[in-house]
Amino acid sequence: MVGYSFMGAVHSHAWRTAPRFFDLPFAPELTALAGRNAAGVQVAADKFGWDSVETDWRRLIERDDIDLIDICSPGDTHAEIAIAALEAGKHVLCEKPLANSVAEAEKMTAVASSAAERGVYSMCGFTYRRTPALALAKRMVDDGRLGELRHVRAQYLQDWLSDADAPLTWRLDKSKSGSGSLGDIGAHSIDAAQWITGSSITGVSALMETFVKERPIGGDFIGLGGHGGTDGPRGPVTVDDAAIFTARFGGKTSGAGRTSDGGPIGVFEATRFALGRKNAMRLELNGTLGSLAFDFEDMNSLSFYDAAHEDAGFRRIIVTEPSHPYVGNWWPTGHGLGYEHGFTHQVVDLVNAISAGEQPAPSFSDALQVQKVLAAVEASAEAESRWQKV
Ligand code: SOE
Repeated sequence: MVGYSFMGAVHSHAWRTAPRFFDLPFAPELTALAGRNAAGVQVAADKFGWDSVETDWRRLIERDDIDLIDICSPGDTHAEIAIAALEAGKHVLCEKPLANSVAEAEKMTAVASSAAERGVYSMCGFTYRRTPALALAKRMVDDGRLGELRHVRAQYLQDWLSDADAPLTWRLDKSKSGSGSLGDIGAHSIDAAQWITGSSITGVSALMETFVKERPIGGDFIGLGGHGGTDGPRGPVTVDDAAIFTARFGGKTSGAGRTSDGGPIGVFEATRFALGRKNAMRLELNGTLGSLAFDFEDMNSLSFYDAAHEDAGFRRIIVTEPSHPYVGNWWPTGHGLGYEHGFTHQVVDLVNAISAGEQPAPSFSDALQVQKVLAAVEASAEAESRWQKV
């Protein structure tokens, strides 16, 4: 694995936990953790249970006791590491967004496609697909329970940047992260919406805003944010604080419950300034037969409105039944799951796909489509919200 902070920690937990709760064809071994800071990477390796450390990710590529590389470092590193790993015959799990530009994502996708022909696979970490309630939503849409889809309403709301003195971190530096709220959290909404509807976004009109243009360099880091000094030096925020856009989806692609001619229309919002909303990754779908609504802050439930039973109103499905996706391997009914479980399910699906010799999903090609939407949103916002084809 490359990287050991937030994503490195949750991925480590997943690699360790997956074989204990699911029957896997291979037993993952946490062979080596890479990070540039020798002391920091050693502390992380001891804490998360990695057997060895490297201070240069290239060593992971050279080592023949490593079969898969999990990339949990910032976006500016993804393309180089993923391409080198795939060319060296190592499978890759890469955090999202896939890259910092469409050009990089295209190169990664081309290398990934030829590697897959040699049985070397790659996957992008759009983990929310593995949240049981969203996986159930996908199943219900595929089963035609919503009929033809009309509306997609997607929000990803956090508030950890609301404090204007929260310190500058790599997530606020475009050269490292590619974009701000748009790529860090909006990308999840885009992937989830395209996956559940089975339909790609074909065009967008967008607005982006950076509310706080400069932030303290250094300070007390807490979680993703924290508090910097008020009088010390400040540096520029080079990414968006918020992004909103409207979107059109393409028509029928596959599966039941699809739209026939024109696809649904969508409204998206991604922000880290929605005070009080901590990790509200929300998705609402309206179709001709019913509606579904999900909010990650209530992640063990899914609201379903079945128009055939109008006076029943929205029904809250508690997604803790053994018949619900992934749930049967965990706790008795009613004893819900948390944020980390999606990452564990991601490992399970990845290892099973590799063992079966099948392309895992989401592929780099799926992630490239998300990258194209991100680029179109930025282009539209720069052009005073002019409609931008994807
Ligand atoms: C990782 O998948 C990620 O997008 C983080 O980068 C965000 O900061 C987090 O809030 C949601 O998950």
